[in-house]
Parts: sequence; structure tokens; C-alpha cells
Amino acid sequence: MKRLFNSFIPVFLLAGIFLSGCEEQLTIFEGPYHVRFSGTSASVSEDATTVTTVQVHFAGPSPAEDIQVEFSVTGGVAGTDFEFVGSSGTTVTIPAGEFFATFSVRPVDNLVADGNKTIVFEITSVSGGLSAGLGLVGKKFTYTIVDNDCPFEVANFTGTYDCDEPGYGVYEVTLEAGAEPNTVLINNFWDAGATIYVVFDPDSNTLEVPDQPTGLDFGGPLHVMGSGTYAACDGNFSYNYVVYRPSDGTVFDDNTHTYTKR
Ligand SMILES: [Ca+2]
Repeated sequence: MKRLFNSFIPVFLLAGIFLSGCEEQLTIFEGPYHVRFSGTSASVSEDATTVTTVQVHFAGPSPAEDIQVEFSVTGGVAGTDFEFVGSSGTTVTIPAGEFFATFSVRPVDNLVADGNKTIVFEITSVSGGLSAGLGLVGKKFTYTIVDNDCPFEVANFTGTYDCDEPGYGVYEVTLEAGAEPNTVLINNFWDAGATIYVVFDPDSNTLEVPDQPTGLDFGGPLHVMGSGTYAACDGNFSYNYVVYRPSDGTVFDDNTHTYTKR
């Protein structure tokens, strides 16, 4: 019985602490009344379709009139780096009798390794003479867009590849860096042992097959020309091309080559 009695004591103590905690939480907020962001930050990948809803709230008694909240945007451009969803911009309204307003944003994807973007929404003014945030608390919301692209490097486009030529098949080719910047030499072009070169544009995800002789001859020298796109992170690329005879313009092939790294 004594052991049982002893075990009750901590329970009563814990209950007392818990109840006193509840009483503290019921303390009524007495001001200063202000409008603030409910959260502080969010982070999304640039290629995500995630819509982030950002909330502001009024810390005070139920408002008798609408509260207009204006905010600024720094570190990114709407329509370029991110976009507003369901609203056009930088004012939200907390309706009379309510406490919350929201706006929503999502990232705009690109194919350039342009680094992470740190976009800051800051409350700049609130109607009714209310303050923006409580001091510095709640005044800013940071929206980070994490870049999912890789910088272009020639070295990532060398080695052994499978070349897929629709209507013909898949065959092995070997790529090596060319003498000119951002240039790669492709051997066994067209599965015909020819060597051609392609030029990558490091500032976009595009590449060009400049008009050039292939070294192949079919009633006259054959040329190739084309253009395509690449994925800098995995080193794969593809292009549309034509093989033609400049002497009379005859096109021998109008097709696509897709290169996948082995
Ligand atoms: Ca990017």
C-alpha cells in the first residue's frame, strides 16, 4: 500500500504542472495589435509543381473593417522566377470579422544552372494604422527555390554512348572533347564511321550541329546540319539533323539522334 501511495505523488505533481500550463496559454493577447506572416519560410525545388500558400494573420480582436496588407518582393521576379497562383500580386485583404489572408506561389522552372533563389516577401504597410509584424517578428517570409540544373561541362559529354536512330537502330558511338570551346567530336556518325562535331551552348540547354562535311560521299560529298537540346546533369542529348548533298540539295536522311550515356 505504501508503494502504491508513493506512485500517486508524481502523477498529482504532473497534473498540477499541466493545468498551470493551460492557464498560461489562455492569457489574452493585449497588443500591440499587428499583422504578421504566420510562418517564416518555405523551400521548393525549381522543377516542383508545389503550390506554397503563404498566410498572414491579424494578431488582435476581431477586426471591424477589412485590413489591407501590402508586401514587397525582393530576390526574384514574379513571372520569371516564380508566379502567383490565383492572385496577381502584392496586396492581400483580411476581411472584416476574420483573422487570416493568404496568397499562393509556385516556382517557374528553367533549364539553366542559375543557382538557388532566395525570394523575400516583406510586409510594407497595413491599413488602419496597424504595424507590420511585431518588431522584426513576422515581417518577412523567405521563399527559397532550389535550382535543379547543372552547369554545362564538356567533360560530362564524353565517353561511350548509345545512339538511337529511329527506323534504323541503336549503335555505339564515342565522344571526345573538341579543340574549340564547348565542342564535342562524335565518331561513327550515322553508323558510317564518320566524325562530326557539335557545339553546345552553355547558357541554354541547346546545341548545334553546324553545317559541315561528313567525309562520306554518295555521288558527291555529303553534309550534315542540325540542332538539339541537352541535359547537363546526366550528359545526354539529342538533335534533329539532315544529311544532304550540297551539289544538288538531295536530302538522304531527315531524322533524330538521341544519345544516352553508357
Ligand atoms: Ca535553373
